Amino acid sequence: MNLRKNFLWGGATAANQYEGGYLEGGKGLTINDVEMGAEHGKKREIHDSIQNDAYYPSHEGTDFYHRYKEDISMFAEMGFKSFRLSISWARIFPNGDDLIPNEAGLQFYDDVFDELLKYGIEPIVTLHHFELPLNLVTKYGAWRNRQLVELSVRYAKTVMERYKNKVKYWITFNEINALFISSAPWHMAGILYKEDENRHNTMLQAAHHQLIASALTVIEGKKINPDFQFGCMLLYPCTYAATCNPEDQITVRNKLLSTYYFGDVQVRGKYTNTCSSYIDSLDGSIDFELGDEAILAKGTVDYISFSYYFSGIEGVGEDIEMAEGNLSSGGKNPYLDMTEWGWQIDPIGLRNSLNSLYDRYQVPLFIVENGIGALDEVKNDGSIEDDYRIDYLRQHISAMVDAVEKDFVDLIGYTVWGPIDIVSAGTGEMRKRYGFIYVDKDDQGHGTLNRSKKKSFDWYKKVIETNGNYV
Ligand code: BGP
Repeated sequence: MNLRKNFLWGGATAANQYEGGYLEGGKGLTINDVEMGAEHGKKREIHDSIQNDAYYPSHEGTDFYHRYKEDISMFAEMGFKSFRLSISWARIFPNGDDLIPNEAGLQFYDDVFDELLKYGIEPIVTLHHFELPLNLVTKYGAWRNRQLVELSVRYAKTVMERYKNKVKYWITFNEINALFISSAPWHMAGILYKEDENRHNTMLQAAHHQLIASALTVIEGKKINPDFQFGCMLLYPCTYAATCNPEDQITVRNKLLSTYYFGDVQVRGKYTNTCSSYIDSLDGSIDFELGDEAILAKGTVDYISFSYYFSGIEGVGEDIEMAEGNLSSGGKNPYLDMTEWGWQIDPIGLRNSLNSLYDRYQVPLFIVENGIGALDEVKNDGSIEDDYRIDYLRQHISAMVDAVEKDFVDLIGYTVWGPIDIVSAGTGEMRKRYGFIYVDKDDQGHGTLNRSKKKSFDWYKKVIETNGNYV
């Protein structure tokens, strides 16, 4: 089997890392706008308001807000068939709980979608990408509060109605399972923990609210346009047993529980034994409302989208050294090399992940994030020879093609993370770059924001032209 004829090659971004224009067009403050820690090595911190004039990554991003036409024309030049972006909730409802949407915000995304469609590029829209209007954090306690279900569905209905003839592919929550994996859960649920609370239960309840919101979004969306295609989005933590000790295989299973938890509810429409096992391991509980089970059963997704960057190992031995990673990481694997940020490079892990997800769920898959964060050197003549990026992507794309051609996995598309340089989600850095397009901006926020092509630009163009044969 070959890749689909209309395979959705492209790139993926998120509003808070890319758009900038954080106070323009009537947008309200988001949780990301009050996060600090842009300088290399510093942990990101969150506050409930802007503290001082320190540099905030989301304020300017890499200025998609003003330069979307130029950027989209470069994506079109590479031959993109799709482009994944997120809508910033606070552009549409500045406080999250407003009764009337902000027309300027709606118009901005209308303009972006029109520009994409002009070039035949399919928009893939994430409704929630680690971002919340700040008011929902300070006034409601974010996703711990059931009221966010209703508010988020109002937001989703508003944009789905508005863009029903422009957008077909929707993703409800980016890396929804990161809520259980990350040591910084505020990214996903906007929660500032209180000292005396049962954090596990808060987290499980917040996840339940997101799962109900996702299901209701699917139900409402299908009423608006039955052709809409909805995806869940999982961070896939590809994991190997450290040794052939059977106990190690159990640690692998345990590691994946928190991922399959979400996949099971969103694809199978119910909390399964996997979920019960995870809840039990935390000695936790969830409050259900009457009707929740029916909502989850009805609002299942059409496809699974996922991110894949690296793999890790797990085992019971005490000598496992940890590798780095975004929100999830695992033990070091002696067979693998690492990126400059210590993420293990494992192309075959992508083939393994595709097989694991397809075997378990049997619904179409969509790789919506993959790529390498690297330090790029601009030569005197302005050129950037990013052969390491080409190597990484070549190997991953080739493993992906194997999964389709040899293993018969049904795959919708592949969008490289950060096709243009954007701010890193994990560290707030600019110098950690994923793009085919370089943006002149440094970690202190200086630079012209001018765009230029890296060597990988023409390479990816050829990959798309040949539907993956040029790898
Ligand atoms: C994922 C997020 C993205 C993205 C990516 C790379 O977890 O969905 O938003 O940024 O990781 O991570 P980083 O930017 O930290 O290199």
